[in-house]
Amino acid sequence: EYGIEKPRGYNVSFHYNPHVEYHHFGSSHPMKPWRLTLTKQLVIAYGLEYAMDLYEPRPASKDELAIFHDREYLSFLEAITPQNMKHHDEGMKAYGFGGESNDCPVFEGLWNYVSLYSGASMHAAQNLLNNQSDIAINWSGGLHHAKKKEASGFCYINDIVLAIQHLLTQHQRVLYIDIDVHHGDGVEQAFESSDRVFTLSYHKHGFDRHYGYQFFPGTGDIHEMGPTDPTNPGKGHALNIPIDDGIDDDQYKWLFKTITDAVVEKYRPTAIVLQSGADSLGGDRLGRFNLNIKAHGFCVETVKNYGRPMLLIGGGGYTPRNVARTWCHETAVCVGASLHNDLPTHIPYIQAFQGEENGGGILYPELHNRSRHDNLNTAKALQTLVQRAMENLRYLEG
Ligand code: TV1
Ligand code: CA
Ligand code: ZN
Repeated sequence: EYGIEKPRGYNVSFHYNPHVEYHHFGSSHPMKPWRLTLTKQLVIAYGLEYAMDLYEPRPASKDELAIFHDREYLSFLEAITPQNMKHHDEGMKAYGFGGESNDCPVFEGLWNYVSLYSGASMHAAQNLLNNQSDIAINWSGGLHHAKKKEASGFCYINDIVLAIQHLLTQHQRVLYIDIDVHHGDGVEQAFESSDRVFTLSYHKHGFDRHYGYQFFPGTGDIHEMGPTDPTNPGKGHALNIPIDDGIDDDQYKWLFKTITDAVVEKYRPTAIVLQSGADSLGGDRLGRFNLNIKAHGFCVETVKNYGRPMLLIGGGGYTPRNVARTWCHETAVCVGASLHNDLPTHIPYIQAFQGEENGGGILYPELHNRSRHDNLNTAKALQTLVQRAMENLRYLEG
């Protein structure tokens, strides 16, 4: 009874296998699969489950993952455990595990975890192909850094690439949009030689004052537009929007709408995949932007309104209570519901949302108050950025 007001006639499906929640990257690691538990609890508490078709997809098989990934890499991923990893130093290094940063740790149940989130993205894509859904959601996916045979930046299997490959069996042109604060390098690279996928990523780029080096992964400059060889069909089919610290709601909304509208108009995609990483929110543990939940959700709403089959997936997001708030809000945007700002009181883990420091028990707290990043984006710099983006899009003509 909480807030379903005006169904707009979109068929929405929710693809989620709760077993992903029980996996842990390690206590100090910022990636917390537990944020998915919180998300699901909010979605249920607001009654949104009744406005969608719910699926509990099976884990993807090794053969399914091999459609993109290298078989030897997969065998390694399947076999490696915290117990045997000390005997696999070479494989660990070669495939991007462990290392100094320990971005991609080996943990208990790793293979199960990657199969679960990948299975959910592939099942969601299948639902769009069957015309069973107009919008298919998988908040456990969106692991955009994984390469064909390398784990990178918390990502082991690239579920997005697998889902897009599946969509390409029936769609001529797929648009990939990425609003995670990090550059969607793995997806861009996987389709760099194809004109049937256009990749568009918005991200923080450049020297980082907090880290003392380039913000991860360091790629995604405005000049990076895919291959430069004029005979390569993928030329000009990537667009990167590098953004500086502290961008605010109005700036981001304007940037997103102006550029994405132009891409959709010129590329005319028949399906759209939106990676909705929540680390672009204000107050994110790893992020640098000052976005509020409704500005982030504006991107989902904008893409929904293009009226193409849409796959909506998660990604980063390192302040779990705000990840849950955002993805619950965006689920509501998809089904056309507006939600009451007071959180339902019967939520398990309600204390995660209560108290001044946790957002005061409401759905839409101001996120940019504490730990606010100074806004280094001037109006002039953003105008130049949009102008360059439009110039880059000229490659799509003729
Ligand atoms: C273990 C324990 C790992 C604590 C990693 C933050 C940790 C980070 C940790 C961390 C951390 C990164 C780099 C450094 C490259 C490395 C899901 C030069 C407090 C999609 C991935 C970010 C983002 C990787 C993933 C990044 C996604 N930042 N604490 N690691 N080396 N890695 O900078 O796009 O959101 O931070
Ligand atoms: Ca991005
Ligand atoms: Zn990220």
